[in-house]
Amino acid sequence: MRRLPEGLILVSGGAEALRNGDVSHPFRQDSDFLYLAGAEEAGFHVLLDPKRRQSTLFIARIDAGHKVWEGKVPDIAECRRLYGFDRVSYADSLPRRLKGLRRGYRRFYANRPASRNYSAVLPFKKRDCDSLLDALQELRAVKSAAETASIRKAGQVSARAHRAAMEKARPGMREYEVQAVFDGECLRAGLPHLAFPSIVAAGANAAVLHYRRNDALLKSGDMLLLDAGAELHGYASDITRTFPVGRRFSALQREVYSIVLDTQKACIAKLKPGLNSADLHVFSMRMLAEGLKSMGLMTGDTDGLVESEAIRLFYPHGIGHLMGLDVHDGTGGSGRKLPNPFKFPIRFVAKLEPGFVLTIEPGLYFIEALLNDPKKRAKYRTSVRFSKAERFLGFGGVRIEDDLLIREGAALNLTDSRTAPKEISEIEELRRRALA
Ligand SMILES: [Mn+2]
Repeated sequence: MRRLPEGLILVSGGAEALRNGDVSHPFRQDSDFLYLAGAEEAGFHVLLDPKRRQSTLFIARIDAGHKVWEGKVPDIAECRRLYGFDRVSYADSLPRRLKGLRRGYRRFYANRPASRNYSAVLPFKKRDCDSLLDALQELRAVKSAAETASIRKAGQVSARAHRAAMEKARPGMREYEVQAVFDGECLRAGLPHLAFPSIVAAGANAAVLHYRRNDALLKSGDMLLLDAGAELHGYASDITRTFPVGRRFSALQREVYSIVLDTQKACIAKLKPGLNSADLHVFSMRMLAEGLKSMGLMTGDTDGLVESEAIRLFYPHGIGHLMGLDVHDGTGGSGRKLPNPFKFPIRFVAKLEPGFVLTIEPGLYFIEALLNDPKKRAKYRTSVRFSKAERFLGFGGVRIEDDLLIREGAALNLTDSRTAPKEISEIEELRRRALA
């Protein structure tokens, strides 16, 4: 209300979406609505009236027939107690309420579903979705202590689920069996929603960045990449671990893994308020390029390998992303927008602030679509030893990802590495005991 004092503000929550026939998709609340209201039910709205400094939550009116099928849903008295709004009313009274308030205002701020559903009731000349969404992005970037606590709890459950997956994975299993372990652990902890579909990628599949088939065989000698995270009250966690399907990493796997792990730890050590995420990304590109040079897979001056983007053949994504109610949160609204200081494209350019939560997730992959692309082979023939890199097709890739809270001084790692180990010796010890 302070940020947008000139207008009436209406934010609609999500509505149930049909899957087929009369069966709905599992409902997950809209993130902006969840940020403002905390209510996870469908068919709710929030109305903010800055002139009268009044907030109202509108809840779905449920008829008796509905209760037969759905059971108890929170009523007005209960919602008043749960969500802390000045007023709670039924959603069917919203059009009348809007008409009554319209005279005091020249502007109407609405999120897209609210604008779609209530514009006819509100014949405002100035209807504004973008300013509202921008204000919400601005607010959501810096996390409160309560928000950080939710992210942390989601992270603790995810770390335990990663450990369980690391203990239960066996050669001869299918990827979905490991997914069942991870997803099941989260559900067993009372967290029914995951922040995103779990990526369980064995062997060569780890080179598919958003792999989701999850049906291949786990083979001894391969590694398994697990990128997965639970969600608590909408707050995400996002953790990746890569570990051997057998007891030990091979010598080559160990070499690639160490480069990624050293890069990840060095990036985490650099985190502090004021750091530009673009600089951190370039730092990670440099470290990974030097690692590949030491393996004889790349040649030439490190700056050149970064500026020409040759390193993107092996590291085709960013160092991380902000995280909150969305696993890939926005970057804090237009007020925080910074120009990219580099000549090549970087998606995540932001000055880190205390209260930001972000992932740090460098990776190295051997992706056939990139390494066998004739144009790329011509362009990078002096920087990449393609004949050697080809021998790694089928190797897959390594990614290591933790969630970090920026604060004054060193960042706080929200991923418990004792629960979900990432050091080679700790992973091998865990695998040795698991397979004994
Ligand atoms: Mn991530």
